[in-house]
Amino acid sequence: MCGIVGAIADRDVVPVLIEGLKRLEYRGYDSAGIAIVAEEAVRRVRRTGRVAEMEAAAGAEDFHASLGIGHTRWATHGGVTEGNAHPHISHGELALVHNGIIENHEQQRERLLALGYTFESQTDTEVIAHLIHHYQSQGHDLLVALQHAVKELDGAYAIAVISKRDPQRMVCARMGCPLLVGLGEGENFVASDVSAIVSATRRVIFLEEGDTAELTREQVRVFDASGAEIPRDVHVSDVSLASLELGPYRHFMQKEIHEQPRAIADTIEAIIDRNSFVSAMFGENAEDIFRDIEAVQILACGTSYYAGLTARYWIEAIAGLPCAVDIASEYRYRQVVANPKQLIVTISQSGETLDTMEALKYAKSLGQQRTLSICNVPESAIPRASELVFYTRAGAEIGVASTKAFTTQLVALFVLTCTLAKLHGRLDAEQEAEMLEALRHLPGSVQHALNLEPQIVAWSERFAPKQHALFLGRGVHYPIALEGALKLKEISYIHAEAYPAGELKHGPLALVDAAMPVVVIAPNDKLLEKVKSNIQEVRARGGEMFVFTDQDSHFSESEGVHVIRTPRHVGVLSPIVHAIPVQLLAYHAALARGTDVDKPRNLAKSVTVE
Ligand code: HGA
Repeated sequence: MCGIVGAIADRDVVPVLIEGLKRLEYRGYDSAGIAIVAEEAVRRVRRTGRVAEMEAAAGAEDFHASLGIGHTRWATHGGVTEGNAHPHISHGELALVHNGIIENHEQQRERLLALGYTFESQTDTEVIAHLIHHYQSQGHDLLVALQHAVKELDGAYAIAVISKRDPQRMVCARMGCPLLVGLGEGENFVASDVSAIVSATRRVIFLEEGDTAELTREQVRVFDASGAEIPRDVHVSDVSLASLELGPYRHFMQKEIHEQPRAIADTIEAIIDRNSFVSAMFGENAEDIFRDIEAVQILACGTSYYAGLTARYWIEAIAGLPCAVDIASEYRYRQVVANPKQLIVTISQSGETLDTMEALKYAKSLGQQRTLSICNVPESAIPRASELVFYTRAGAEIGVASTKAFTTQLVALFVLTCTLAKLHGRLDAEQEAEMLEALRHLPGSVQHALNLEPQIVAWSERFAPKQHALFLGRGVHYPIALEGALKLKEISYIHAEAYPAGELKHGPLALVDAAMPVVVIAPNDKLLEKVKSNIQEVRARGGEMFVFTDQDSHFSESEGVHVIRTPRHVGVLSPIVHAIPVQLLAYHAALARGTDVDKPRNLAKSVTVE
């Protein structure tokens, strides 16, 4: 969603801001802007649409400065207009960018109107700019004015502020939305995501909840929620520039689909090296916690939720523990019966998904203190709020539609399953060796699935003109059908629904006719014969079938039944391998329809608002 970048330096920071905003584009946005302090004036340029348009406008207006802030906006309050785009300016003196939502903006607006402030936008954000200006006008310096202002805000924010009254510094604050400070040589930066500043510096301080910070060229000072100066750890980010660039690919989604063998190999590296499922990989106290728990509760949204649904089949079958999976935005408002013996597992690629974070806080407030986060972004908010963590090593995922994050989450959940099974006496040495062997072969099997791409391209041409599609699966492959339907919806805008194949005749069969393609995930598992019967039900109604299966299933093509086979059945890890063809199908169908694959309409990468 929204992105922030800011810089104070001895050089022109405008190119730094523009490059940073371009690197934040993947998060999804509808407008962009920058503000600078130059020659004792605040200047700003904003545009709806792409950063490139705003860049052209900044170029035309000859923007150069050594202090500035930039923003990509994903509107929550107020329409997508230039007037609502950030930065917002108060009294021509102070410019501010904001990620998040100010819940008490209406009360603050009333109060500021009474103080004589006028509003130019419909955003919740503008109140923050005026509030800081109000405290500055009472004689406080910029930092103190910010610290006073944030005390009066309810809601979530990451904020960066510059002021012509104080041209030698930039201040920022964080509550509920990520913000970090980048440390350079004689220059410093602020960003909502390390990718925005990675070509300038890799040394970063992750601000904590309630922190404010002051940046000059030479120094960064961080203050906690009480206003006391506090040392925060400096981290060296290992985000690689290559992972942020397209290279030979046409889209990030395509690149990320093809990176999956590597991403999976990196995620399992430590396990393969140790040749054992070791609980220490989840954190120091993991063994005690894992031994003690009696059940698992998974909380996630979107694709991560489908990873959780897949894991339920594994956790119950292999580890023998009851497992519930909830959509985070539902769980957080449900009257949950707490079970302190439950392990709460949150799954979030970014580690900042607001609903998942709130569901975690809710679970903890109910006394459920055993928490594990599965996440792809180190030091992000959800892992930091969790007792245990397993980091997937997918590398930066830029495409809005998740691919490599999904398959590496599945790998992480499989490792969790085997670790729990071992500690609960359900996995003997021989079985452990089998599971490790299956994991070892997984990157190769995923590569084989990727090699099916030419056949899938041929299918996608038949798909592209369709308005609707059905996806079917059974057992552990049902969540892969759900994920396939979601991928297709997200990037091709073809309406797609997924059902457990056994549910077909309880309703959705009514939809089937020659215009409704039906995709079936049907590997050679114990439900194969059942799925074959379900396929006959569809064929009998004239539906065209597209079946993903494996060599061992002996499925044959026939009139209206198209079959693509992965090279062999990979047993328990089969859902991970079958995620690949449904990703490729969605990608190529979208390509054929000419949609914006990496930035699908209305969607954002990290969903940091409710
Ligand atoms: N509420 C602000 C910022 C929105 C945001 O953070 N989106 O991710 C606005 O609507 O401008």
